[in-house]
Amino acid sequence: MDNSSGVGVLDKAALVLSALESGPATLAGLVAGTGLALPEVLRRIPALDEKSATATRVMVLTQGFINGRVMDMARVDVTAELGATEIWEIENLVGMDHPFHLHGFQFQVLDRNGVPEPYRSWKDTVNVPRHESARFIVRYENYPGKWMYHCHILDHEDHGMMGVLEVR
Ligand SMILES: [Cu+2]
Repeated sequence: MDNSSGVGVLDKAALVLSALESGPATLAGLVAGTGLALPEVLRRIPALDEKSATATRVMVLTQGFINGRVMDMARVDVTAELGATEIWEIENLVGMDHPFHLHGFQFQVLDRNGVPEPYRSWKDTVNVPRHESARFIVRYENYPGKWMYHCHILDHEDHGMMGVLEVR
């Protein structure tokens, strides 16, 4: 890292943190004044093709439940084929946000409440705000086996707001 400005790494980190404390920020806004340079080009992310999706998985979130059930290690909730591309539709019916997390695979958010995502990115978690919905597309490119998906709020997952995806 270029330290020629005389501003140390810790000072730069402190500047970024203080910018974050003042509310939502952009990456450009966060690095402004730190002497850090943004890359010219960000990582390229090829779009997963909605037309190639072979299934839509609907996940209805209620308080403590996914599709009305709690986690059972002995049950497989979703079975999918290795290499398949699928769409997951997450509907949150209750008055609390549920950050939905999928293990093993990265996905691309397609839309939230039907509004297309403004930019493409790889994610493993999407927050689904209260009474809202989100859709994402995922390709099970590798790693056959059993994977969990769950709400990422610790006490929700601890109470069984979780399911099992088996890819084979
Ligand atoms: Cu939750």
